[in-house]
Amino acid sequence: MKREPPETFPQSFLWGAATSAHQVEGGCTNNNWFAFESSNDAAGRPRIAGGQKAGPACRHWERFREDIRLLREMGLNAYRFSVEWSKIEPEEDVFDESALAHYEEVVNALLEAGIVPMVTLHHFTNPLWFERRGGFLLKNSPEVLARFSRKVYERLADRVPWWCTINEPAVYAVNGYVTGEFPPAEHNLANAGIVLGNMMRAHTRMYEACKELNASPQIGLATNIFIYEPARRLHPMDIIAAWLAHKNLNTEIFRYLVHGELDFHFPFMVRERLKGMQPDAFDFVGLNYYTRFHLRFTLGETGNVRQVPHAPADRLTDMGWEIYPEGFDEALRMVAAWTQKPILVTENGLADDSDAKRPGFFRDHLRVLAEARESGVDVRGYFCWSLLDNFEWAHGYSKRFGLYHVDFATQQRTLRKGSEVVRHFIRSCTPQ
Ligand code: IFM
Repeated sequence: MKREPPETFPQSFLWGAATSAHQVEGGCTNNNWFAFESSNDAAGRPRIAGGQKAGPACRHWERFREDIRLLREMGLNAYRFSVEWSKIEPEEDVFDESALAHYEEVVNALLEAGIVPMVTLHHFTNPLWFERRGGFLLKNSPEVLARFSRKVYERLADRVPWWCTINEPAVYAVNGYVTGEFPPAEHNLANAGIVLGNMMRAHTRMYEACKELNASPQIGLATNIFIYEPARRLHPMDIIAAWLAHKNLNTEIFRYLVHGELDFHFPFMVRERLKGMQPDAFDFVGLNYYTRFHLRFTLGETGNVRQVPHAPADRLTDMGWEIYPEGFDEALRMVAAWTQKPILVTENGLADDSDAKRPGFFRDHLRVLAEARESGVDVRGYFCWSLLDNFEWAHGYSKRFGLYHVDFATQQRTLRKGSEVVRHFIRSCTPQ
């Protein structure tokens, strides 16, 4: 007999929403994205859609107390947010006490509201001093990240039980060094391999450095799983492209975490290997799941591989991403096949300004979540991306992922009708 939701989710299950500093805080004027937002590409076009800049964003730096009330209003009991490295360490090895005190205030306010904090240490942005020196191309970048992590962790670990070292290393490496959508906007697959390798090494150093200080909190990496398929089902080059993307951007992250080895390999182009790293340096897997991509190989085109839309318009979000809950199931099982350690879904959501697709999206993904747990997958939490509409990187403010609509002129937050599905689901499956 099918069990009812109340038995499926224990009281301790983390129901949360996620944000990242640069996307919501405002006033991030000392990092690589700030510089990127003011620059143009080789053809003279602004880097961000419509020439937008993150600027004041959602003013979450000042308005975090109000936003914590929104978490409660949504019936959530957890909040994943990131600390802005460039505010905490504005110059190399110089730490800003007031920035650390700010995040301490945020954590205290969350705890007072009965919300469990999860902190991400690195979410796409680098201080300018680090970026100018080469960022994650630097061999000693893991040590630099470990030093920064120690400072934050020292301050907050007694109150923050969940930590993500780095958010989506494969997305950072591909967007920054292959597609050029993120700073430093390179098109250099070899550098993408180096960056990915150094980010994974940084994860390990951050994990070790933090655990030495306090072993109690749970520390993991937030990794993104995209499902990759060939655009033309039987086309050998599309099949190879999809397989290579899956292997290098999904599988290798887990091989590194579990076995301490990485092999970023695109035959005849690039091979970057790591061996003998510390296996098992993680306490949980943070899974970000959004969509599947269909890849098409076209000889002579820049990059040769293109992602092509493969679903009818009513199955596409405003990002052009297919709504594909089956892939969420696949992703959860992929992680469970790699490790018995707990999984936290650290991001899942959609950009949907019309709000028409939001209810169906969440209903279907939450059903997959419940079924995966029922079948034994050890998922301990689920965080919606995002609490608020925010600065969606190269897309600027045009893509609205928020459970809450934000009017950026007035900073008014309004709960979207479509988000009620999440609130209702949580209420109906939480033991009273
Ligand atoms: O907005 C991003 C977030 O910063 C990282 N994960 C994917 C989200 C949607 O693109």
